[in-house]
Amino acid sequence: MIDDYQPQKIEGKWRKIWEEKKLYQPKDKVAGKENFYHLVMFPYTSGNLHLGHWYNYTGADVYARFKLMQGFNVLSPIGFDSFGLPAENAAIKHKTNPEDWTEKNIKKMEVQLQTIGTVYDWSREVITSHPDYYKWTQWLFIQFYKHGLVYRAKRWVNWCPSCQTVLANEQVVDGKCERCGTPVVQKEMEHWLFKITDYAEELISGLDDLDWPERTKIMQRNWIGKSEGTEVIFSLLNSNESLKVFTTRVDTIFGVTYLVLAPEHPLLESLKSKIQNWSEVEHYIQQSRLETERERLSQEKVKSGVQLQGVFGINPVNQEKVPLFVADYVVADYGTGVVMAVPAHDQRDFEFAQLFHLPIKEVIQPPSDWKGKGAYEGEGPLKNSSQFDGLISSQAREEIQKWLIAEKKGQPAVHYKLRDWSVSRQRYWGTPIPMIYCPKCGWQPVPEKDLPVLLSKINDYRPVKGGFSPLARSDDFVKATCPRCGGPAQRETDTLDTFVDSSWYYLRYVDPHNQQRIANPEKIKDWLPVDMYVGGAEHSVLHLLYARFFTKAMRDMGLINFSEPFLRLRHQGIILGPDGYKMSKSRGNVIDPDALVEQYGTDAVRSYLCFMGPFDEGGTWQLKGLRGTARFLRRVWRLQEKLVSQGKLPLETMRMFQKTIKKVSEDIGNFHFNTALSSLMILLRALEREKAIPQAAYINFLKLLAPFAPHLAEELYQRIRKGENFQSIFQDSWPEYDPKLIEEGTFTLIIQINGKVRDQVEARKDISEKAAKELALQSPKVQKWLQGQAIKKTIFVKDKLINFVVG
Ligand code: ANZ
Ligand code: ZN
Repeated sequence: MIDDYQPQKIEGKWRKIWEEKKLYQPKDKVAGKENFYHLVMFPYTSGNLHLGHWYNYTGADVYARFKLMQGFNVLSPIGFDSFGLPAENAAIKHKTNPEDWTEKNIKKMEVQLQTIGTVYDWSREVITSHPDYYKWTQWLFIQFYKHGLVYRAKRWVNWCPSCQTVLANEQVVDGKCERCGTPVVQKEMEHWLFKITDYAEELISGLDDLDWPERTKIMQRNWIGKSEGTEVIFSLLNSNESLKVFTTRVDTIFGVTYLVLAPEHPLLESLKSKIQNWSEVEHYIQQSRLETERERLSQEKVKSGVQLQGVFGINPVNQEKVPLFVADYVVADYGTGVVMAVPAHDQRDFEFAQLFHLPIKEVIQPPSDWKGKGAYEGEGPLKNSSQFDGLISSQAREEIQKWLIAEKKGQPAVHYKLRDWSVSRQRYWGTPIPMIYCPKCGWQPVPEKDLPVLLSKINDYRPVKGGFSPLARSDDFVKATCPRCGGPAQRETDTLDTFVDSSWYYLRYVDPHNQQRIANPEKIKDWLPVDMYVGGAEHSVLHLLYARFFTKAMRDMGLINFSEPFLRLRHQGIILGPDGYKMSKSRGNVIDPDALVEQYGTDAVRSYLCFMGPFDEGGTWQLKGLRGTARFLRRVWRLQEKLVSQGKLPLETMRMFQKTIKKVSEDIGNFHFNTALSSLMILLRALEREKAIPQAAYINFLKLLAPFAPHLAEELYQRIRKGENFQSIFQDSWPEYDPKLIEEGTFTLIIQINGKVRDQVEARKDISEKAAKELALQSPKVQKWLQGQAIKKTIFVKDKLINFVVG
């Protein structure tokens, strides 16, 4: 009699043993093994691991264990992204401090993460809010600064005039301050910026070689937003000034009926004396500052603007005189901040032209079946465009551009939507920016020997009036000496955007305890770049972009010798509540993994999560489903009753087994965990029909199941191996299949003697009776049963059986 399957009895036990044996702590080099760096996006220290985390980390772990059993030397580290606004908010609310809040959450989440039964190497845990980590974040900032990749400039921020503080986008709710409800305005403040735009082109081209989901690549490309077009110079009537516009549709230039400047455009100030309605214009410029960027760019927003009375531009292709406007639908920091408006072929221009009763001049012939209202934005043959009439748009762009170049009125241009990355945050709970301001010498980086610049302990975490970080309250923190002249100076009190912390953490894992350098170059070579990266799709566009930028910059600074951090990337889907909706407290459909684990065990929860759907699609949580997988595991357990130490499975079952090995291996490799598990379920049913299960076959079954249900597989594996020197199932090898047995061109020929099955052999399909007979007679078993008796008659069923009648 075998005992009952009680996951609670075995799961903790095996996790302890794995930990003691340091099973998941890879050495940097292992003879005969290839290194595999398998990374999951580290969690934010929210204080609770929800089912979505479980889903992500379980899928990733299945893959890691599979790689391990395939013989790779697998590094799978974990840590915490532990700086950020929620800690600060919680501290203000509960009158604690962000550090205590964060540390408490980390302790809780560590336990939760361990419950998943993952292969994480905890000896490499990295926590971004610990000084031994953020020292290197600061060090990197200084390297970037020294290499000209950091600069200081004014940037617009969300500002609450009543709280006198800067607001993060998520603190602006419906245009109002989340705390006091005052309408949020825009304010210009000095910031530190990373020059990510230097890498815009490479950030696009580098995507081509990556094994990433296509939609993620598209999102990255769109975010960077490369546009190829023409810059055209419009001179101003009666003035030496001129305006440069950027257009991707120079083929429409004969249809320009006005020009629009962004409210922030510097030329407005210099044209002040010529603009007859300056006070009206000035008022408009000030008004547009009160709006958040999001409001300004919103599609639904009604167009507004003011004409610059008395100023006109001249269209270089036909010398037409066109009016100038200032309008906030043109953004200052894209292209040249000026648009040549073609209302007949651009919808935004069209709406604006209608509002101001401006002429609409058609220069592209729409197709005869075009029934649209408003602007025809498509391409087509040109008209009303003098010598370019009849050319189609793409040719016209080339010809007109050539003409403009010859006239010195234009040039080809490429612009990117990507902006430099502002990293200054007026917050306490972040990495202090390691810069010092000296009234004599200006900004100076903190000398490397003085790193880390520690976050001072303070008591009041509310923002400081005037838009400063709470750190500005601490005199001890602020007071510094100038590293250059030794005079009195002031420390920067802003902290870094937490995206900076997570832009390089994958590097630190390879050498997390190094006090001398960011990481030993030898270890970097051993492990990086990351072979497989697993994490959510929703929030990762920026993270992935910033991490790629950091990698390229670090390469150019000679710190590393590769260009892309994550060679392969997989996203997990979303797990919906039992009612089919996104889980949320307000809906009351949140599933608590801790309670489920207590009742059903980790292995059942893991297996069910993997069974729910393709990894990147997720699915709807159903308790029924979890019970089903729990039952499946219990049946695997009960199969022990049928174990025999010797023997072979019947050929038909064996064939199915081989096919399952192939399928499970391929499916896990492709993150199709659900179909891998369902083929294991089918195989189990076949095994249950057998009277005896040879140990070797059972072990192979356990190996295939091990990535999903590691504790159960280890327990049963060790029961069979009992006594022998300890070797984990995860140190054993992944099963290989016999290609001959799964060839589609073969079948299992059943050999009977006098109607009784005596053997089965693999035979090629369509085999003739004569060839089948020869094959059958080669079988030792058949020879034994025949014992030289003459065959009286042969019955042959094509592709199925052969029966010898003797006696
Ligand atoms: C004339 C024109 C005619 C345009 C037409 C479009 C259609 P993408 O592809 O996004 O780069 N534009 C240029 N700078 C702008 C700014 N600072 N703010 C708002 N809009 C700006 O778009 C390029 C087009 O966006 C440019 O081509 C310009 O309008 C506008 F039938 O020029 B186009
Ligand atoms: Zn100085």
